[in-house]
Amino acid sequence: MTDIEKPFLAALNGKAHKHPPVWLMRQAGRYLEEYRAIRSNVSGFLELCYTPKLAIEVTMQPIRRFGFDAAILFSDILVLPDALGQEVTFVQGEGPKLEPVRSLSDIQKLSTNWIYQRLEPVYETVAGLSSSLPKSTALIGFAGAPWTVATYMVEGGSSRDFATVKGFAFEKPDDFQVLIDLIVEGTAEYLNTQIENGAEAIQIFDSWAGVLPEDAFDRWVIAPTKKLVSLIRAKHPSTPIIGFPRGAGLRYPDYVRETAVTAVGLDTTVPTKWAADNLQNHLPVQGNLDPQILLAGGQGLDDSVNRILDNLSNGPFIFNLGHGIIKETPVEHVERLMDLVRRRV
Ligand code: 1CP
Repeated sequence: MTDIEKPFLAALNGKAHKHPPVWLMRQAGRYLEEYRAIRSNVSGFLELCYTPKLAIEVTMQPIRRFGFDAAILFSDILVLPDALGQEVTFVQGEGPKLEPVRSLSDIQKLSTNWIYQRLEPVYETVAGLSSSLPKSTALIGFAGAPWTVATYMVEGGSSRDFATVKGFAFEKPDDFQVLIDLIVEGTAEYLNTQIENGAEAIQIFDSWAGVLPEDAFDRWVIAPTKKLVSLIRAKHPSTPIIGFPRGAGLRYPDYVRETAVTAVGLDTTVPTKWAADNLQNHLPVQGNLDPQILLAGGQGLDDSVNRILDNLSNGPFIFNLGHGIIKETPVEHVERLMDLVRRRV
């Protein structure tokens, strides 16, 4: 099967299909017992990301179980701050903890010099996957978008209101720009090396794009993503890039036009008919079942999946969730979803 015949890559290339390709954000993870078994045998989450044999195995688990059209490299968006020299740990049950970066002098302690060496195990994982996936399954590499990665670096972890990172960006935009530029540079190197090791498409996760007002969205979401896309295209012009500006709302059209991403991920709130008329007429779209609907199952799941398929299957489309799968999701609901998307029921 040539690359373009892989259904996922064909959709990114603009081809519509009445049975669209499908994968799920966070498809490897805690909702799978086989993932939990491996996770309980490693001391920390980063150890799992940095051990190619294990990272390959957990990437393959959902492919074997459900036959998704794409596998996404098992890693995390926070390996980049780790590779830039920031201390990153994952506390079980509490999420990520980072030694916060809050001033120009904190930023100046970081560097892109260590990226290759630190992220070498991730590249090895990509190369291993590239040679072991089923022939019709595409391999997706990924990174966080500069703004989203910066929120974790400045806040020191997850946040409810993003007060610290917004304070930094609004009070000292020139210093914050130095941090964003460093992340753009490091992420471009990281993604280009993933592509050189076999990633066939790239997704840029901007999970917190939706928290910024207009001017800040232009400066901290659109501009750095545009720069990142251009740095990838300069080296790998034919690798498709999916942008996922979660929560971008009315700014979705500006985001796709300005950043020139190949395809765009729709979050759960984007109305699919609107997306067909305003986005899919320009580029392939991906999404956007609410993970909470997948968790609930039943008739509501059937109805929602069918509505998304009806509204988006006439153009280039990749079925997905509108955000990551929830860890309590029963695997039977994922099986039902696959039957619906593949029209086996
Ligand atoms: O102990 C564990 O098992 C930790 C749970 C876990 C997992 C399975 C984390 C911690 N990260 C991951 C893997 C992961 N993260 C993948 C793997 C590939 C796949 O999709 O199967 C991907 C693509 C991510 C991306 C990621 N990490 C994002 C962007 C997507 C999103 O969900 O918005 C973000 C924001 C993170 C940060 C992160 N990683 C983990 C946690 C608990 C968090 C914080 C989330 C938050 O702030 O709400």
